[in-house]
Amino acid sequence: MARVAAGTLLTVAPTGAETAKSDVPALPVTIDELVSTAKACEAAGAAVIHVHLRDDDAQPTLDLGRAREVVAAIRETTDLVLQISSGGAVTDSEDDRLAVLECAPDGASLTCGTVNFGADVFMNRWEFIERLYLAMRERQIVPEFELFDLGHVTTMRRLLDKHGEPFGGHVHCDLVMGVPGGMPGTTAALVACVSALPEGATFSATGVGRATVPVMLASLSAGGHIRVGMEDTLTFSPGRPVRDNAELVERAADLARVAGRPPLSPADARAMLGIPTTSGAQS
Ligand code: KMH
Ligand code: ZN
Repeated sequence: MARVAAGTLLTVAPTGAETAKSDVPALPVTIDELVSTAKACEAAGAAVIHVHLRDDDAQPTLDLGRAREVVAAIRETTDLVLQISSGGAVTDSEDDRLAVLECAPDGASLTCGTVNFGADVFMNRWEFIERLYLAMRERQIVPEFELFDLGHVTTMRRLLDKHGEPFGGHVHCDLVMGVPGGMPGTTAALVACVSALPEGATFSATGVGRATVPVMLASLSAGGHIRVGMEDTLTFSPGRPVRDNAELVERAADLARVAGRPPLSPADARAMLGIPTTSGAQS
């Protein structure tokens, strides 16, 4: 069974790769917008930021120069654990998804299998998953295993069995629930995944769209952690668009306090995830 922590790790995923800035002006895409979002979300209780990059035209990018700028700017202004997305957009090449790891983040997402992604396919071949995993360990980056389906838990376990423990020595996963093509955002699906995790692992859960609140509640009740953000949902409640990422973090922090497991600080998050305090650009 997964390990239960005293506090709740709150991750914010503020941007993603799928939403157009022109459709959602509140989406943070510039470096300034990402920095002010990071500061507001840290103040609201987030400990980790999951970063997707946008270029000057607000299009998704994995440009390494942009990645380094964003990492430096967020590090300068917050203590957040900085997790770069190695998933990028469904159109990104494997080479670009590997190269972005050179930006010296604390952590990086690592999706453990291919999944239908609406009308698209988010491709994650076994050999590529292995390459990403080994590249992260070589660069002292702590992976967060992104699991969109029960079979992805099997693939993560296969990866750990074959290649050993990740950098930092701790396994932390994020159950991404409610993607059209992945597992549903239900308590039953969450429990099925959690039951299959390796001994000592911790998990967060992310509910996409209308699954956001039910998944938060299910995760808290199962001893898990929470990811929220405009990458995953653009509606705060039925018919009410999200104002900004901070209000999603505030609601998650409130629920975590109600559950008796208040938000972890970034320092506590580093200790839990096995991230050295001097990792990445801070060293
Ligand atoms: N944008 C999705 C295709 C990740 O960040 O690692 C992939 C994704 C997962 O968001
Ligand atoms: Zn992402």
